[in-house]
Amino acid sequence: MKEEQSLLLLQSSSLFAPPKGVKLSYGTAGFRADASILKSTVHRVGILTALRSLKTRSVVGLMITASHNKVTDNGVKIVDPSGGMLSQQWEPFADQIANAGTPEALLSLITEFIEKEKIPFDGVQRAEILLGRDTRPSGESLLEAAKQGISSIFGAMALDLGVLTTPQLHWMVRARNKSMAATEPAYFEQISSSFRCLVELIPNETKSNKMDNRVVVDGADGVGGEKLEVLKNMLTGLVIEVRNTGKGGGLLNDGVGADYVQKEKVVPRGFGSNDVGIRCASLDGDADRIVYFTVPDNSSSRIDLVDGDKMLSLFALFIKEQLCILTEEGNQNPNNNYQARLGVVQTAYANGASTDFLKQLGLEVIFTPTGVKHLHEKAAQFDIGIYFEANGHGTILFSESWLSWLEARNNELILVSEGSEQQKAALRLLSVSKLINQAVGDALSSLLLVEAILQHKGWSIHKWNELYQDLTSRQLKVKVVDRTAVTTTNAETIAVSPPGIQEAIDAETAKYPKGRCFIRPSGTEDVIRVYAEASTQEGADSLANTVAKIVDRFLGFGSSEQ
Ligand code: G16
Repeated sequence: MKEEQSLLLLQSSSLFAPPKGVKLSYGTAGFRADASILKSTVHRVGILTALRSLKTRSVVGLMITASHNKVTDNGVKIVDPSGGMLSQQWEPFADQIANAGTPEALLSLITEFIEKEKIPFDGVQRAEILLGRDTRPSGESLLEAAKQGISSIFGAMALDLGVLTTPQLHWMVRARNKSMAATEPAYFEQISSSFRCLVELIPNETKSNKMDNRVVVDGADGVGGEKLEVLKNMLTGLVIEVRNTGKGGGLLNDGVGADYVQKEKVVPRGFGSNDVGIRCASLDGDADRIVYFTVPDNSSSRIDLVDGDKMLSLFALFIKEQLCILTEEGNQNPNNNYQARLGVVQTAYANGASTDFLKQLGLEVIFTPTGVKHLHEKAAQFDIGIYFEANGHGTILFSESWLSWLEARNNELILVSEGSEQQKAALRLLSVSKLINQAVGDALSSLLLVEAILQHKGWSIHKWNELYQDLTSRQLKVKVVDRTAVTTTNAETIAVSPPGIQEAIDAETAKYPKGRCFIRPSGTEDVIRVYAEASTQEGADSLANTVAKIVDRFLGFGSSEQ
């Protein structure tokens, strides 16, 4: 590294001293912590992002968000050139530089890493980074720290795209590296036009079923509500009412949002007895997750949750149906019958009933640890890979090779039988691949796909919810002295440490019919999460409570909270 470059790094870093006595780690979704201690971390991630861009010779992204966390938290994560999460190989280095003490220690780590990774650092190659942030008040000053980190690498260019949903930034990084328009209007145009295409292809039989085309969406008082207000005006055949848009003074994620709705299973702020029976959905703080719900009656705040597993099941069902039409009998030419490998990916949080349903559909189901970076990797191994976490984070990936076959097949069908059922199925699948975000889970595109499929099938949310009956479950979180004391294996279903804890959990679980329970350290909050399933709600509650007490006994302060 040239001397002037070293000096620039030292100078810039000396303005951002790391917080004392805090150890940060690049968790499930980047670094997250109270916003007041994050400036040096974000500055350093700025440097790292520039190095990633140099290494990959591509455009990368940097997003400032803490998604579902409380408004006073914030976070930062890197978007790889593919539009996916930062390569996991680089995560240990992210940890090291975030925790380096002095500017000199930081410089020596960076120098070593540049050599080890053979990063082209000749001053000729230029780093290029797209920047986005959510609506948190701390976002602007943190973004400034990121820009200063980036500009401490000579020649690096940062393009500030302002307030975006996390999936919008991922989509734009991917688009940029494919030489496509990487702007917000291009994003809205792609998803709204593919939605319109799916609506135009709705069978006449269902079109005549006067289905309710209105959905009410909780925007979590975050960026998603704001963006949905723009998107909804570009749609036909769907009426979207957005509540908790962030404009009415409501606090981000406070009694609102997908995480709250899914974990607490109660109505979010702004919803209530006037909404009984209506189709409702809830986005999280940066709009990468979505869950649906209905208010069943006006006697309590309870909701009927339609979670990520149900979305996965709906999408799998629709895609399977379209694939069957596309390759139906009578179509003898093997070249016309490329059997797409369709697979689904879930985590331990998936409701047991959803996994049974998917297996009954004849689908291959794979399990990974929590965090879309794990699910995405597995889903990419299929021609069509659908992944969803129960919390509503997921998408559908289409392989390039299968999509090229599908494009070609659609063109052939247009020539020989335009408007046939087969050609419509091909066009529907092509539209799904354009509507659903190919880079990462995206609440806005998932919302539109759910709405298009419900209209296609003429289904109400109740009918959709009846695909299978969820096993009752309960989630709790427990504050502990050190959450890293819990390590897990087998897609997080077994706790390896502390010794003896899994045996205690197993002994408790065995007491409940259809009992299932696991614990894991959160990657985004300083807690241990407990998930329990049982044949009754009382059973699930009691199992979760007892296991929370076990966690507390092994690791805690002596109090568990819900
Ligand atoms: C992030 C990840 C999700 C993951 C969640 C788990 O969500 O993007 O894939 O399910 O963390 O959080 P934890 O490890 O705390 O249980 P988000 O929406 O906060 O970015």
